[in-house]
Amino acid sequence: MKEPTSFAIPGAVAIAPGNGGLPKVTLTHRAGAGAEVYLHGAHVTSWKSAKGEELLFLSRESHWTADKPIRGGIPVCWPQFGGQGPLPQHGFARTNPWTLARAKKLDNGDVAVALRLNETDATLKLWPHRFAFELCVTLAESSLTLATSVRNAGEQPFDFQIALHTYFAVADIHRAAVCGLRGTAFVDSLRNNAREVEQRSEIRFDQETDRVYINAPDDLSIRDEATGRVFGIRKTGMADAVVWNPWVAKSQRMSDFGDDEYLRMLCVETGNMATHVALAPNQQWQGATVLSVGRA
Ligand code: TA6
Repeated sequence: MKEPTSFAIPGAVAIAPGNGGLPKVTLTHRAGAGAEVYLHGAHVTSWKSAKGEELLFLSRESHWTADKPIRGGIPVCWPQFGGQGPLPQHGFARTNPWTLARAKKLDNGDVAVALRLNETDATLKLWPHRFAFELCVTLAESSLTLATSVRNAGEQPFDFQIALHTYFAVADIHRAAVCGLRGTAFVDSLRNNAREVEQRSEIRFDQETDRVYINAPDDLSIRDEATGRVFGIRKTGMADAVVWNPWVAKSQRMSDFGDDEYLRMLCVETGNMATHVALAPNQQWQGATVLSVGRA
């Protein structure tokens, strides 16, 4: 296996120990944008605009150990979403070490790295399937693309759920809104999975919110009115979306999350969380999400 540092590209890709000594890949775009990805969980922990504004939330209380997920950024939830099965919460992809497979500076200045996860003795004990999971992160001047592909490398079919569990940074949750979900059926995780249809064109927040939107539109947005920033979220090949804010009580129950941090974060997640993706042997699935940032 190639040493991670052998993928370095001067001025574009650097690899060095990050928090907790965990290996971190830093991407730098010539226009000034930046991103950071830990090999632990293939976890994006930072995405900065060309002006240097941090666009993702990262908890000041996050763990930085190989056996726990990082709190914030973009956790990769796979092959299970939440507690919808026998695996650890949100599966095992986010608590395993991934390997760096490729790093590239494209002709247009964009910077891309690909990380890979395959089965290990530990994952086989949890989930008896061989697989090849690749996450490609591409940093452009005003967008960040996460492209995922999963191949069934075994002889038996399997199915999985997947979520890119993105924690967006907002200046004030009371002045943030999620747009694009009106008319979409959702399951409310806080009301015994009651199923309803979203009536609001703008979803605002004054309490814990935890909803899985089924077959959601591919184009969603977040308005961060306190800063005038607008996040675009465009998914392809991914059916569902989740909107989550823990609010007060749940924030206090989370040991790796500050009691007041719910005020400055908002999760809009993309993937297949209400449905499962079934793969026959050697079949491959692909899905991607493009995050973009602009001004209202
Ligand atoms: O995506 C929403 C959710 O499933 C919530 O129910 C909450 O549990 C959140 O994920 C965070 O989960 P975690 O295991 O990272 O604490």
